[in-house]
Amino acid sequence: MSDQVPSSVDVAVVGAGFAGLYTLHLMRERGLSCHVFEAAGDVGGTWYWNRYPGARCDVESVDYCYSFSEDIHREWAWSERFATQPEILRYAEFVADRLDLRRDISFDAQVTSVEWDDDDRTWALGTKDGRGTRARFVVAAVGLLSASNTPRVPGLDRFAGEVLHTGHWPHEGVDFTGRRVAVIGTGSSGVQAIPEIAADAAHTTVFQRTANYVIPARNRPLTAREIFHAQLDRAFIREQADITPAGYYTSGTGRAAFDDTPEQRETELARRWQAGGTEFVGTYADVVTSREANEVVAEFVRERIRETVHDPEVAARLEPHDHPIASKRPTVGTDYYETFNRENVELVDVRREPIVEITEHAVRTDAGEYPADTLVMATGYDAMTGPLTRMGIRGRDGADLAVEWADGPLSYLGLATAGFPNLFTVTGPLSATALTNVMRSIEHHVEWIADCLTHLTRTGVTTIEADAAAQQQWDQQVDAVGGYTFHREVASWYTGGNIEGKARKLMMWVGGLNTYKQICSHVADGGYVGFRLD
Ligand code: N01
Repeated sequence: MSDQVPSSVDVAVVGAGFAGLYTLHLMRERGLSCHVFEAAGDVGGTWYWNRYPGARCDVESVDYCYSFSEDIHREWAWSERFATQPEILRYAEFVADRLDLRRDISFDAQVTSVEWDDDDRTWALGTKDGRGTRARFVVAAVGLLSASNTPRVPGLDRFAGEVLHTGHWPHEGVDFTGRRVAVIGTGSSGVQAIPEIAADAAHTTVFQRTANYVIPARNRPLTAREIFHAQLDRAFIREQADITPAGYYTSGTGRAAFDDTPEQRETELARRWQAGGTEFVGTYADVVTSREANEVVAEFVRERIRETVHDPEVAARLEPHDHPIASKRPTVGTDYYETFNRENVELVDVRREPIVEITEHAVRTDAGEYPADTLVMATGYDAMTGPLTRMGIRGRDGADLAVEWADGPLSYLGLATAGFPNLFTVTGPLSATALTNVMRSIEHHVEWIADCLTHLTRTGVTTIEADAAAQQQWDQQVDAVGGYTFHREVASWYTGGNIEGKARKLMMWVGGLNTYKQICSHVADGGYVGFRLD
């Protein structure tokens, strides 16, 4: 690790998760000086912080890894179909060691100011503890789900027990034995944590606001043959990032749901349910565009819930009816619905009985009081924009990014924002990110940015800035394509609807990573169309 921060660099990077690590590596390869600032004590980004019980990736491990290096690809072997958080963190550490990255990373360095100086065309970065540098370019590699959201529930500060957020889990772990635990939130984090907590705790009360469609993970160890094939597969993986909407191979039928007979649909869905994983929701190509098709898949899941959960009233509360399946990020779990058959687990529907306050020893709804020793907030993130607007970014004429984005993020290609020259975002809002294998999105963004900086350096250009008109056009394009799917209409972290008071806007390109990559290539090949180069 680096305690020495250079006074100036070509490129300053914020974040040492998978995006930041690859940015540092590629900048070095391109001959640019680079320094990374990371708020955590080590590399790994989201996988450094999310140590809650049951934390795993919902993309298969053989896909959820870098594809840029033949050596790294061959030297690493995943052990399970869906890797655990500790294994993914070990992988990030392995990459950092393998590429000798830590010497250019400052840890425990939370960036709190990023200010553009128009006179010498550089950014000044400062950290909470007074470190900083000047940089020609800044790459914000802060992740899309790193700014945690703890809802302001009255009385929360009065609670006598531990309050934990899944996104900031204690490194030493938590022993739930004998405790009464209240879990608020049933998104991906809650769905993974609840069965594990319930297995240890004396009593678990789950506070659910929106019932989710939970697909079984069917996790298992990988066979030696699978590991061997995965290690040979790098070219295939790279190719899939160019030709598939999700950026990786998925086994959808490619058919519309009503191309099949009811019997065929039942067989197909049952087979994929049995196979497990998010690919289940992609069984039919029209699942997020046709209400009828969606309802077929959604009802299949509801049937599985009724089949699994013994108490019909509890099953009814767990059945999602208020949003189409896959309009939010699909959740993948292990024994999630089964957990509600345990004697020591209780489900509270906070739409029917809203949480009124937290008292010293309980969560109180308008219908009763639920005693708790520990409170687990699985309440998600101020996604996409939060990590950027909390960083003190000020562009030309002191423009504050948080103010500029108050009505929703503005970005050209999700890579750069007008008024903020020489600042790039990896997996930024309005890019093709959330519906993809984020590792492929990261690799694409970082490679695009590296090519761009190489071009600028070679041609003597000192500033690049998104043009406001091009940015507006992109915004309209993102919105128009979003209109073909259900994602735009649902309150989720995709739209900002999960955060009280946050502007509602679909914050991602849903037209596929493959088309997005083509658009970005076209922009670059045309001499950075839609950017002002000076
Ligand atoms: O967050 P979420 P998450 N009162 O926003 C509820 C990735 N991820 O951390 O749905 C009561 O999905 C909220 O209710 P509602 C993945 O991309 C991946 O679980 O807004 N409840 C919801 O139930 C994922 O999508 C993995 O009505 C409140 C929950 O809290 C993303 O991260 C694992 C509330 C938040 O769910 C975020 O997942 C974990 C309130 N005031 C995360 N406020 C894997 O790879 C919020 N909620 C498997």
